[in-house]
Amino acid sequence: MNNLSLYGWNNTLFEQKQSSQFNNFTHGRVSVVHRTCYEVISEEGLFQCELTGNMLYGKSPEEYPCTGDWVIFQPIDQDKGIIFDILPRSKALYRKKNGTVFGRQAIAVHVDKAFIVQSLDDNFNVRRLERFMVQILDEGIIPVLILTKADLGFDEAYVSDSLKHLSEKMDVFVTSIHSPEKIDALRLYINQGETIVFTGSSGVGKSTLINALCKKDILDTSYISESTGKGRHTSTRREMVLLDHCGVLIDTPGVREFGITSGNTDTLSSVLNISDLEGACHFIDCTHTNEPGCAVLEAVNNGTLEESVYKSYLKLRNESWHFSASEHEKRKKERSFAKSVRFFKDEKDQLEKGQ
Ligand SMILES: Nc1nc2c(ncn2[C@@H]2O[C@H](COP(=O)(O)OP(=O)(O)OP(=O)(O)O)[C@@H](O)[C@H]2O)c(=O)[nH]1
Ligand SMILES: [Mg+2]
Ligand SMILES: [Zn+2]
Repeated sequence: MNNLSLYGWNNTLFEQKQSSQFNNFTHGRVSVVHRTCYEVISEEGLFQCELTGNMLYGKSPEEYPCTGDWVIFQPIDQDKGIIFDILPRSKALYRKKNGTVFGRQAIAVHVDKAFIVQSLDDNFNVRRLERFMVQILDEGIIPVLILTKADLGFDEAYVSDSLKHLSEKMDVFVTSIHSPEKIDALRLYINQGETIVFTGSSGVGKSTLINALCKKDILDTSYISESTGKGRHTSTRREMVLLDHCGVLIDTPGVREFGITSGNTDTLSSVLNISDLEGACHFIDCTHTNEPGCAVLEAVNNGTLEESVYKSYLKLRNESWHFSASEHEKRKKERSFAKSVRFFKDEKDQLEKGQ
């Protein structure tokens, strides 16, 4: 019998289940998503579940369960079941949907910490890190930077200098699978019942690190010669594993970045240390690009704000504005479509009354 509190089950989720019309069924957490089948961990063990017709056709694919979701299902066999409901999502990690400007798709949900994994050979990139941080903090998830492959050698001064504007906002771990004490320190950092998603480019060592933390070869990892160091997308699915007496780890396939999926730029300003400066600008709606009395531009000029950080801010802000403009456009289209449907319905009702 599984103890679901180790998987993050808590009172809030229990109360949410109580308010579902299907509250007398079993609940569990989605550990892996296959095409139409969901692996669900419940108190009674692992179940292979499918969605009810209502869920399949009544929801859009973005609303289908994803790794980390808590679902309500009815067992139909010893290890098979049908999912009737999904408990409300919180702390979801999103990525932009392929081929759209505004669509977004959850990668993992009910996440407490996100381990942003970058390898110290050639993957370390502070601009990419800032981007991940904004997206993660926007959802109320705690970002943690994990720098892997320290054994291959790296320029410590360069790394710590590049991180100086971010290090107060995030814990940083430098690891190597060849240094068990570093893996042990990271394991101690993970609390019981906590959910951690591992994210970063392919080949940086996410699955290797999860295996090392679990002290078992649970996940496939790639064979890469140390001379080339290039990854080839070894992991192809998001998969949840339980760390003994500890938290829940979610491995994800390599991704370079997610694309900004929030129209709110407050988190961005705070991550890049712009928030305090913004308050001191002469104009309340200052765009910090060419206005007189702009405290942000002044900080760039006198060197208190690094130009590279300022440029990164402008770039990410543009993306954020673009995302919210596209979302706005989409909503407008949906509203006008709903309005015309109502109009035709009213017309039809009038005609029928008149007959
Ligand atoms: N030298 C060294 N190699 C490592 C370390 N961690 C991982 N590797 C190697 O890096 C390669 C890629 O590791 P994976 O764990 O498969 O990488 P991944 O991030 O899961 O990649 P995807 O699944 O494609 O996203 C493997 O050959 C690992 O052995 C480390 O700390 N030091
Ligand atoms: Mg992997
Ligand atoms: Zn300004």
